[in-house]
This record gives sequence, C-alpha cells and structure tokens, in this order.
Amino acid sequence: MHKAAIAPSLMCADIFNLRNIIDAFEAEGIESLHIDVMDGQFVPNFCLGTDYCRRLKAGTAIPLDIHLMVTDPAEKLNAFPFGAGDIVSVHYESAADVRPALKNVAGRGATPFLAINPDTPVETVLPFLDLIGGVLLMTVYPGFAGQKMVEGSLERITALRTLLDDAGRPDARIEVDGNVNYEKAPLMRKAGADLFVVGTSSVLGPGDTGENVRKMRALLREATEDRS
Ligand code: S6P
Ligand code: MG
Repeated sequence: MHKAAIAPSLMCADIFNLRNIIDAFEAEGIESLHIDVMDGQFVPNFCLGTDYCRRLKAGTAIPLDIHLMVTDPAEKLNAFPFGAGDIVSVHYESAADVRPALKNVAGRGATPFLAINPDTPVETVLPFLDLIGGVLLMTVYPGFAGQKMVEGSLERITALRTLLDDAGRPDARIEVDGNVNYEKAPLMRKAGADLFVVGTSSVLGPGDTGENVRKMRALLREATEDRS
C-alpha cells in the first residue's frame, strides 16, 4: 500500500494569495500540485496552461501533477514543462489512441497516469497497464470545481483496486479527483485510493491552508490504519 499523498488543485487557489498558499504547502510537505489543464473542447471550460506550469516550476520544488483535459493530448504535451518526479494524466476519452501520449510522458521521465471519467468502466485501464504508474479516477465529471461526488465512486475505487492487484499491479496508484472532502477522503482511502486531489471541498476551502492540510493528513492516517 502506498503512503496517502495530497495534491491540492491549484485552480481552486486564490491567485492573489498564491505565494502564501504554496509556502504553506511547502511547509506541510505537500507531495504534488494538481494542475487542471482544460482546452474548452474536451471539457466545457478553460483552465491553467503552460506558462502557469513554468512559473510554478521556477518558484517551487514541489512536483507537478498535470491533469490534461484536452482533446488529442499527444499533440499538445510538448508545450508543457515536466520531467522526473512529475505525474501527467491523460484521459482515456481524449483521443482514439492515448498510447502515444502516455509514451511521450514516460519518455520524458515523468510518470504517466490514465485518467477515466465517471462513466468509463474501470476495466478500460487493463490494456494500458504496461504503460502507466497509476489511474486518475474522476469522482466528478471533469470541467469544474465545487461539484458533488458522483454516486458509485467509492465502489469504483474498490473495484479498480481489486482489478489492479489481480492484474499483478499492486504498485499502481489510484488518484481520486473531485469533491474530496473531510468526510469522503477517509472512505476513499479505505476503498483503496492513494493520491487525493483536494480543492474547494477541503484544503482550499474555508480556513487556514496549513491547518486544513494537517486535518486532512490526520484523517487519511487514521483511515490507513483501519485499512491495513
Ligand atoms: C475538475 C478538476 C478537479 C477540480 C477539483 C476541485 O475537472 O479536474 O481537479 O479542480 O476536483 O476540488 P473540489 O473539492 O472543488 O471538487
Ligand atoms: Mg483535476
């Protein structure tokens, strides 16, 4: 079992206070910064981009967790700065064949994850297991922060964990994204999630960012003890 890791979603961070927020994440040992990239085509919204990632790379050593919600990611990947230590997620639904994009990510030393939408069966990941370090399981429909978790998401995490273990990939991580609040995160952990994207529902919601991270860590620690 992997250590539970936290990836705050920076689309939810107040841009006028971003430096202080990143400082708090550094102080709390945050494992990665989740960057939502949207092209207005794969999802009906536009979001963070290449220059934003570049500025982050220059301003912090925290690795990036780039979540590409763009059509035909293989053609767009080269515009993004990433490398060893970073994770890049490519949506299964974003191209006829996402293998070239996953290979591009691995070729540049980063860890490719396959992202799947709430309606995509978890079995879809099986043919990609030779290429990926983990699966980004969407627990909301991609495009917007502040949504409610899609029903059945906890069962999907359990099913995916079993599938990965049975396929000989207990090392493959499960990342959950969407409505990861203080109540659901422990349940997601018990179901088998390892990497938690946190936004308006928890760490980047009301309250002190550092305290919020510590609260989330304590809950995940407790859930991990129950799971093992
Ligand atoms: C949604 C995006 C997510 C959100 C995150 C927000 O398309 O991929 O990463 O930013 O889910 O968190 P919350 O707590 O507002 O759902
Ligand atoms: Mg995301």
